[in-house]
Amino acid sequence: MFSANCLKALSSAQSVCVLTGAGVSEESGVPTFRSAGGIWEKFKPEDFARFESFISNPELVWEWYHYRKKVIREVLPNPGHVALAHMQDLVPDFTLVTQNVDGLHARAGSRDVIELHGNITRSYCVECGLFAGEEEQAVFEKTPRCKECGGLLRPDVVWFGELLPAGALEKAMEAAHRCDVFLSVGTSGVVYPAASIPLAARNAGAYVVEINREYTDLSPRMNETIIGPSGEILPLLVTHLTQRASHEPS
Ligand code: BV8
Ligand code: ZN
Repeated sequence: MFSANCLKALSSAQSVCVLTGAGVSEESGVPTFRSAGGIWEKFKPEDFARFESFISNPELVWEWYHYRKKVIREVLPNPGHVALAHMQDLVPDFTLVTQNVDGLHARAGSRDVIELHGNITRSYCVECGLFAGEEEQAVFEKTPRCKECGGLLRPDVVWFGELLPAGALEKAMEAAHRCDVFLSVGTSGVVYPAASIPLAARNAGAYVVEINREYTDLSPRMNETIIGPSGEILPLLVTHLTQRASHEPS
Protein backbone atom coordinates (compact mmCIF):
# COMPACT_ATOMS: atom_id res chain seq x y z
CA MET A 1 0.00 0.00 0.00
CA PHE A 2 2.81 2.45 0.85
CA SER A 3 5.46 3.14 -1.77
CA ALA A 4 9.13 2.65 -0.93
CA ASN A 5 9.54 6.43 -1.15
CA CYS A 6 6.75 6.98 1.37
CA LEU A 7 8.18 4.45 3.83
CA LYS A 8 11.67 5.88 3.36
CA ALA A 9 10.43 9.45 4.00
CA LEU A 10 8.48 8.33 7.07
CA SER A 11 11.36 6.26 8.43
CA SER A 12 13.60 9.29 8.70
CA ALA A 13 10.97 11.99 9.34
CA GLN A 14 11.70 14.17 12.35
CA SER A 15 8.90 16.62 11.56
CA VAL A 16 5.40 15.66 10.33
CA CYS A 17 2.48 17.97 9.56
CA VAL A 18 -1.04 16.71 8.88
CA LEU A 19 -4.04 18.53 7.37
CA THR A 20 -7.41 16.84 7.80
CA GLY A 21 -10.81 17.48 6.27
CA ALA A 22 -14.30 16.08 6.67
CA GLY A 23 -13.26 12.69 5.24
CA VAL A 24 -11.34 11.83 8.40
CA SER A 25 -14.62 12.02 10.38
CA GLU A 26 -16.70 10.16 7.79
CA GLU A 27 -16.03 6.73 9.34
CA SER A 28 -17.32 8.09 12.65
CA GLY A 29 -20.65 8.75 10.94
CA VAL A 30 -20.25 12.50 10.37
CA PRO A 31 -21.47 13.32 6.84
CA THR A 32 -18.87 15.04 4.63
CA PHE A 33 -19.58 18.18 2.70
CA ARG A 34 -19.04 17.29 -0.92
CA SER A 35 -18.95 13.51 -1.20
CA ALA A 36 -22.15 11.91 -2.52
CA GLY A 37 -24.72 11.99 0.26
CA GLY A 38 -22.73 14.70 2.03
CA ILE A 39 -24.52 17.45 3.95
CA TRP A 40 -23.86 20.04 1.28
CA GLU A 41 -26.00 18.06 -1.18
CA LYS A 42 -29.01 19.78 0.38
CA PHE A 43 -27.24 23.08 1.01
CA LYS A 44 -24.97 24.95 -1.38
CA PRO A 45 -21.89 25.46 0.79
CA GLU A 46 -20.75 28.82 -0.52
CA ASP A 47 -24.27 30.30 -0.07
CA PHE A 48 -25.33 28.51 3.08
CA ALA A 49 -22.23 28.85 5.32
CA ARG A 50 -22.10 32.62 4.98
CA PHE A 51 -22.81 35.40 7.51
CA GLU A 52 -25.30 37.09 5.18
CA SER A 53 -27.27 33.81 4.90
CA PHE A 54 -27.25 33.53 8.69
CA ILE A 55 -28.49 37.09 9.30
CA SER A 56 -31.23 36.76 6.67
CA ASN A 57 -32.43 33.40 8.02
CA PRO A 58 -30.86 32.55 11.40
CA GLU A 59 -33.52 29.93 12.15
CA LEU A 60 -32.69 27.91 9.01
CA VAL A 61 -28.93 28.12 9.57
CA TRP A 62 -29.33 27.17 13.24
CA GLU A 63 -31.53 24.25 12.21
CA TRP A 64 -28.58 22.93 10.22
CA TYR A 65 -26.08 23.50 13.02
CA HIS A 66 -28.36 21.98 15.65
CA TYR A 67 -28.58 18.87 13.41
CA ARG A 68 -24.80 18.72 13.00
CA LYS A 69 -24.16 19.25 16.74
CA LYS A 70 -26.60 16.44 17.52
CA VAL A 71 -24.77 14.11 15.09
CA ILE A 72 -21.41 15.02 16.62
CA ARG A 73 -22.68 14.42 20.18
CA GLU A 74 -23.72 10.91 19.15
CA VAL A 75 -20.53 9.78 17.38
CA LEU A 76 -17.08 8.71 18.56
CA PRO A 77 -13.61 9.31 17.15
CA ASN A 78 -12.66 6.54 14.71
CA PRO A 79 -9.32 4.65 14.36
CA GLY A 80 -8.08 7.39 12.03
CA HIS A 81 -8.46 10.06 14.72
CA VAL A 82 -6.85 7.74 17.29
CA ALA A 83 -3.94 6.96 14.95
CA LEU A 84 -3.18 10.67 14.55
CA ALA A 85 -3.24 11.09 18.34
CA HIS A 86 -0.68 8.24 18.62
CA MET A 87 1.43 9.67 15.78
CA GLN A 88 1.92 12.83 17.82
CA ASP A 89 3.99 10.81 20.33
CA LEU A 90 6.01 8.92 17.72
CA VAL A 91 7.52 11.93 15.92
CA PRO A 92 9.70 14.61 17.55
CA ASP A 93 7.87 17.48 15.84
CA PHE A 94 4.19 16.87 14.99
CA THR A 95 1.52 19.39 13.97
CA LEU A 96 -2.14 18.55 13.33
CA VAL A 97 -4.15 21.12 11.35
CA THR A 98 -7.84 20.52 10.75
CA GLN A 99 -10.61 22.10 8.68
CA ASN A 100 -13.13 20.14 10.72
CA VAL A 101 -15.25 21.87 13.34
CA ASP A 102 -16.37 18.65 15.10
CA GLY A 103 -13.69 18.50 17.84
CA LEU A 104 -13.15 14.76 17.24
CA HIS A 105 -9.34 15.04 17.07
CA ALA A 106 -9.19 16.44 20.61
CA ARG A 107 -11.67 13.80 21.79
CA ALA A 108 -9.30 11.16 20.35
CA GLY A 109 -6.43 12.59 22.41
CA SER A 110 -4.70 14.90 19.90
CA ARG A 111 -3.15 17.94 21.59
CA ASP A 112 -2.71 21.52 20.31
CA VAL A 113 -4.89 20.92 17.26
CA ILE A 114 -4.96 23.93 14.92
CA GLU A 115 -8.68 24.41 14.09
CA LEU A 116 -8.61 26.51 10.93
CA HIS A 117 -12.40 26.79 10.66
CA GLY A 118 -13.37 27.02 14.34
CA ASN A 119 -15.38 24.61 16.47
CA ILE A 120 -19.12 23.94 16.27
CA THR A 121 -19.43 23.28 20.03
CA ARG A 122 -18.70 26.96 20.77
CA SER A 123 -21.05 29.88 20.02
CA TYR A 124 -20.80 33.62 20.53
CA CYS A 125 -23.06 36.66 20.43
CA VAL A 126 -23.05 38.62 17.17
CA GLU A 127 -23.80 41.81 19.16
CA CYS A 128 -21.49 41.77 22.18
CA GLY A 129 -19.14 38.89 21.34
CA LEU A 130 -19.84 37.03 24.58
CA PHE A 131 -19.15 33.31 24.25
CA ALA A 132 -21.92 30.93 25.30
CA GLY A 133 -21.37 27.44 26.67
CA GLU A 134 -23.36 24.44 25.52
CA GLU A 135 -25.89 24.98 28.32
CA GLU A 136 -26.86 28.44 27.06
CA GLN A 137 -27.30 27.18 23.50
CA ALA A 138 -30.54 25.52 24.53
CA VAL A 139 -31.17 23.11 21.68
CA PHE A 140 -34.92 23.67 21.97
CA GLU A 141 -34.25 27.37 21.18
CA LYS A 142 -34.56 27.65 17.40
CA THR A 143 -32.26 30.69 17.42
CA PRO A 144 -30.29 30.83 20.68
CA ARG A 145 -29.93 34.28 22.25
CA CYS A 146 -27.19 35.91 24.34
CA LYS A 147 -27.98 35.87 28.06
CA GLU A 148 -26.27 39.25 28.53
CA CYS A 149 -27.72 41.39 25.74
CA GLY A 150 -30.28 39.22 23.97
CA GLY A 151 -28.31 39.33 20.72
CA LEU A 152 -28.24 36.43 18.28
CA LEU A 153 -25.78 33.65 19.06
CA ARG A 154 -23.82 32.21 16.11
CA PRO A 155 -21.66 29.08 15.86
CA ASP A 156 -17.94 29.79 16.40
CA VAL A 157 -17.04 28.59 12.89
CA VAL A 158 -15.42 30.39 9.95
CA TRP A 159 -17.94 31.04 7.18
CA PHE A 160 -17.09 31.82 3.57
CA GLY A 161 -15.73 35.31 3.21
CA GLU A 162 -14.59 35.33 6.83
CA LEU A 163 -11.02 35.38 8.06
CA LEU A 164 -9.54 32.34 9.78
CA PRO A 165 -8.79 32.58 13.53
CA ALA A 166 -5.86 34.93 14.18
CA GLY A 167 -2.55 33.11 13.82
CA ALA A 168 -4.03 29.75 12.80
CA LEU A 169 -2.96 29.85 9.16
CA GLU A 170 0.45 31.29 10.02
CA LYS A 171 1.10 28.49 12.53
CA ALA A 172 -0.05 25.88 10.02
CA MET A 173 2.14 27.33 7.28
CA GLU A 174 5.19 27.38 9.59
CA ALA A 175 4.67 23.68 10.30
CA ALA A 176 4.16 22.96 6.60
CA HIS A 177 7.40 24.75 5.70
CA ARG A 178 9.50 22.86 8.28
CA CYS A 179 8.07 19.36 7.97
CA ASP A 180 9.79 16.39 6.27
CA VAL A 181 6.49 14.58 5.61
CA PHE A 182 3.06 16.16 5.06
CA LEU A 183 -0.18 14.15 5.10
CA SER A 184 -3.32 15.61 3.46
CA VAL A 185 -6.11 13.40 4.79
CA GLY A 186 -9.80 13.32 3.82
CA THR A 187 -10.04 16.70 2.17
CA SER A 188 -11.33 17.55 -1.29
CA GLY A 189 -8.86 20.42 -1.41
CA VAL A 190 -11.36 22.95 -2.77
CA VAL A 191 -11.50 25.39 0.16
CA TYR A 192 -8.82 28.04 0.49
CA PRO A 193 -6.59 29.06 2.16
CA ALA A 194 -6.59 25.58 3.81
CA ALA A 195 -5.92 23.82 0.50
CA SER A 196 -2.79 25.91 -0.02
CA ILE A 197 -1.10 24.34 3.04
CA PRO A 198 -0.21 20.97 1.43
CA LEU A 199 1.02 22.88 -1.62
CA ALA A 200 3.27 25.04 0.57
CA ALA A 201 4.71 21.89 2.14
CA ARG A 202 5.42 20.42 -1.30
CA ASN A 203 7.08 23.64 -2.45
CA ALA A 204 9.21 23.64 0.69
CA GLY A 205 10.50 20.16 -0.14
CA ALA A 206 8.38 17.92 2.11
CA TYR A 207 7.25 14.48 0.92
CA VAL A 208 3.49 15.05 0.57
CA VAL A 209 1.12 12.09 0.79
CA GLU A 210 -2.62 12.42 0.17
CA ILE A 211 -4.97 9.88 1.77
CA ASN A 212 -8.47 9.92 0.30
CA ARG A 213 -11.19 7.63 -0.97
CA GLU A 214 -10.75 9.23 -4.41
CA TYR A 215 -8.44 11.53 -6.36
CA THR A 216 -8.90 15.25 -5.69
CA ASP A 217 -7.98 18.63 -7.15
CA LEU A 218 -4.75 18.40 -5.11
CA SER A 219 -3.73 14.92 -6.32
CA PRO A 220 -1.61 16.06 -9.30
CA ARG A 221 0.46 18.22 -6.92
CA MET A 222 1.09 15.47 -4.30
CA ASN A 223 4.12 13.16 -4.21
CA GLU A 224 1.63 10.34 -3.96
CA THR A 225 -2.03 9.62 -3.31
CA ILE A 226 -3.12 6.57 -1.34
CA ILE A 227 -6.70 5.66 -2.19
CA GLY A 228 -8.66 4.21 0.71
CA PRO A 229 -10.40 5.03 4.00
CA SER A 230 -8.26 7.05 6.40
CA GLY A 231 -9.59 5.01 9.33
CA GLU A 232 -7.74 1.99 7.87
CA ILE A 233 -4.69 3.67 6.32
CA LEU A 234 -3.62 5.93 9.20
CA PRO A 235 -3.32 3.05 11.73
CA LEU A 236 -1.06 1.22 9.24
CA LEU A 237 1.16 4.29 9.02
CA VAL A 238 1.35 4.40 12.82
CA THR A 239 2.33 0.71 12.89
CA HIS A 240 5.21 1.55 10.58
CA LEU A 241 6.29 4.46 12.77
CA THR A 242 6.03 2.29 15.90
CA GLN A 243 8.29 -0.35 14.31
CA ARG A 244 10.72 2.45 13.41
CA ALA A 245 10.69 3.65 17.03
CA SER A 246 11.41 0.14 18.35
CA HIS A 247 14.47 -0.20 16.08
CA GLU A 248 15.90 3.19 17.01
CA PRO A 249 18.76 3.20 19.52
CA SER A 250 17.20 4.33 22.82
C1 BV8 B 1 -11.22 33.48 3.27
C2 BV8 B 1 -16.87 26.02 8.33
C3 BV8 B 1 -10.25 35.56 3.08
C4 BV8 B 1 -18.30 26.09 8.59
C5 BV8 B 1 -16.15 26.06 6.02
C6 BV8 B 1 -12.17 31.37 -5.58
C7 BV8 B 1 -11.05 30.55 -5.62
C8 BV8 B 1 -10.41 30.17 -4.45
C9 BV8 B 1 -10.89 30.61 -3.21
C10 BV8 B 1 -12.01 31.39 -3.19
C11 BV8 B 1 -12.65 31.79 -4.36
N1 BV8 B 1 -13.70 32.55 -4.00
C12 BV8 B 1 -13.76 32.67 -2.64
C13 BV8 B 1 -12.72 31.98 -2.15
C14 BV8 B 1 -12.35 31.83 -0.74
C15 BV8 B 1 -13.22 30.81 -0.05
C16 BV8 B 1 -13.14 29.48 -0.76
O1 BV8 B 1 -12.18 28.74 -0.58
N2 BV8 B 1 -14.15 29.15 -1.58
C17 BV8 B 1 -14.07 27.92 -2.34
C18 BV8 B 1 -15.27 27.03 -2.01
C19 BV8 B 1 -14.03 28.26 -3.82
N3 BV8 B 1 -12.64 30.69 1.27
C20 BV8 B 1 -13.07 31.49 2.26
O2 BV8 B 1 -13.99 32.25 2.17
C21 BV8 B 1 -12.27 31.37 3.55
N4 BV8 B 1 -11.97 32.69 4.02
O3 BV8 B 1 -10.74 33.17 2.21
O4 BV8 B 1 -11.09 34.69 3.82
C22 BV8 B 1 -10.64 36.91 3.33
C23 BV8 B 1 -9.73 37.88 2.99
C24 BV8 B 1 -10.05 39.16 3.21
C25 BV8 B 1 -11.28 39.50 3.78
C26 BV8 B 1 -12.19 38.50 4.14
C27 BV8 B 1 -11.87 37.19 3.90
C28 BV8 B 1 -13.08 30.67 4.63
C29 BV8 B 1 -13.26 29.22 4.23
C30 BV8 B 1 -13.92 28.46 5.38
C31 BV8 B 1 -15.32 28.13 5.01
N5 BV8 B 1 -15.91 27.34 6.09
N6 BV8 B 1 -16.71 25.41 7.04
C32 BV8 B 1 -18.88 24.73 8.83
O5 BV8 B 1 -18.18 23.70 8.78
O6 BV8 B 1 -20.09 24.72 9.09
S1 BV8 B 1 -15.75 25.21 4.63
C33 BV8 B 1 -16.12 23.56 4.73
O7 BV8 B 1 -15.33 22.98 3.67
C34 BV8 B 1 -15.67 22.82 5.98
O8 BV8 B 1 -14.92 23.60 6.89
C35 BV8 B 1 -14.76 21.75 5.42
O9 BV8 B 1 -13.85 21.35 6.32
C36 BV8 B 1 -14.19 22.47 4.28
C37 BV8 B 1 -13.41 21.70 3.29
O10 BV8 B 1 -14.14 20.58 2.93
P1 BV8 B 1 -13.47 19.15 3.20
O11 BV8 B 1 -13.10 19.08 4.64
O12 BV8 B 1 -12.40 18.91 2.21
O13 BV8 B 1 -14.70 18.20 3.01
P2 BV8 B 1 -15.32 17.70 1.63
O14 BV8 B 1 -16.64 17.09 1.91
O15 BV8 B 1 -15.21 18.79 0.60
O16 BV8 B 1 -14.32 16.54 1.16
C38 BV8 B 1 -14.24 15.36 1.94
C39 BV8 B 1 -13.15 14.53 1.28
O17 BV8 B 1 -12.94 13.36 2.07
C40 BV8 B 1 -13.50 14.05 -0.11
O18 BV8 B 1 -12.40 14.24 -0.96
C41 BV8 B 1 -13.79 12.55 0.08
O19 BV8 B 1 -13.40 11.79 -1.04
C42 BV8 B 1 -12.91 12.23 1.24
N7 BV8 B 1 -13.34 11.11 2.08
C43 BV8 B 1 -14.61 10.77 2.42
N8 BV8 B 1 -14.56 9.72 3.28
C44 BV8 B 1 -13.24 9.43 3.49
C45 BV8 B 1 -12.47 10.31 2.73
N9 BV8 B 1 -11.12 10.28 2.72
C46 BV8 B 1 -10.52 9.33 3.47
N10 BV8 B 1 -11.21 8.45 4.23
C47 BV8 B 1 -12.56 8.47 4.27
N11 BV8 B 1 -13.22 7.59 5.04
ZN1 ZN C 1 -24.57 39.64 23.64
